Amino acid sequence: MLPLSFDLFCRVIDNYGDIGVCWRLAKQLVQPPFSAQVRLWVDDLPRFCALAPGIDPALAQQQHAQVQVVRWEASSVTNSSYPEPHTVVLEAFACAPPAGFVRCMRPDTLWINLEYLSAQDWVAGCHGLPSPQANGLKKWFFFPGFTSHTGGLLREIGLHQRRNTWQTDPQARWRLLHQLGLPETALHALQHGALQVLLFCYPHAPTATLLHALQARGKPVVVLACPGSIDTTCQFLARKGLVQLCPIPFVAQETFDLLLWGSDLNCVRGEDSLVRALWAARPLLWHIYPQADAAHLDKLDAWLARAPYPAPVHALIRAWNTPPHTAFAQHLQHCLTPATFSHWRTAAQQWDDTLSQHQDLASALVAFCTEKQKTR
Ligand code: TRH
Repeated sequence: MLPLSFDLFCRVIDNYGDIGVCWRLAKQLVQPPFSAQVRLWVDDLPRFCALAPGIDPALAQQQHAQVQVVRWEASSVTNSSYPEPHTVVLEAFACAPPAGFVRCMRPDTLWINLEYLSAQDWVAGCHGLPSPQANGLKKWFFFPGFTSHTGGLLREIGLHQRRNTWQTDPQARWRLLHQLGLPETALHALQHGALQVLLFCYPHAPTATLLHALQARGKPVVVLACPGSIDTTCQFLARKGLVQLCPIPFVAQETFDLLLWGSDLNCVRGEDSLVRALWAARPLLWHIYPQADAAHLDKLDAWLARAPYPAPVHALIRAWNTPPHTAFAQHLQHCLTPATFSHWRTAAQQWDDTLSQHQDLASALVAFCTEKQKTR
């Protein structure tokens, strides 16, 4: 049996989720216990570079964090010059590897489509199913998910231990906040117990309502706003009062994870930051990626059905995602009362604990590929 090695194809549709997931997976596969060779094909290196600043967007090929990174351009490689495919070809989110590359695949090449994350029940039924292709190969569906009947969630080996160490080191958080260049007033407020809120959401989120509701809470709050999450109205709203709004730059992915570990409330979006906020084991507000015909609301409900959060938090997250967001402010007031917030925090810790009992995605993927290799 050939050792597992991977060609991982990533097409950046929009935003950062596609490359965010692929980069985490690639980095994990090259590390022990897998120690696999990984060639990551990415069609948008400038976007990649935002979350992995060591990437040089000008290079057609480069080695970074032990991963071979190839700029995927329709014109960059002619059919005849495609490298020999690795034993596993992973296409992220049905991004379709180039036809010339597919022609180079051997009958024993394992071809896998890594799907988007969803908590919906049908996922378990589709995970691991084959789809026969025109060239005689089978493409296998690999679905991430929240149960042991799916491919699981990305979680690096030792992640929880690193997080616990970081969260219990009193200096770690302050070093990070200093590095971010937060104003002295914000640092001072945080040192005196202000609530730290990380805000990473789509522009249509009711952020002005969020700021009003935080203001009405009557206690200091520092909001770390990721690029694109706030508009000028918000900046105006937060100019006076107990809420300090601090726009922060786009940071490297490892730093982003630390921000989640260090915040009291994480407002996250898409899929990758949702998973990372779950691993922060802190209260989170999920702004789901919007889809046509409001299909995302079914996804949201399926996820909420698994979430052990108190009932007011379910109502809050639904209101955050459902225009006209009328009840959002009221739900937030309720969820931030000491009793409910403490219940929310305990539930977040419990869910982190339960989810981390499942096999992680990279391990599940390697086990799946090993099994398929044996049975062919
Ligand atoms: O950027 P996103 O909105 O990505 C989305 C979703 O994944 C969506 O499902 C998908 O269909 C669409 O893209 C195409 O949100 P997400 O998934 O959380 O990805 C953000 C990534 O960016 C994540 O890996 C964290 C990273 N990040 C940083 O590294 N630094 C930062 O400063 C910030 C704000 C994010």
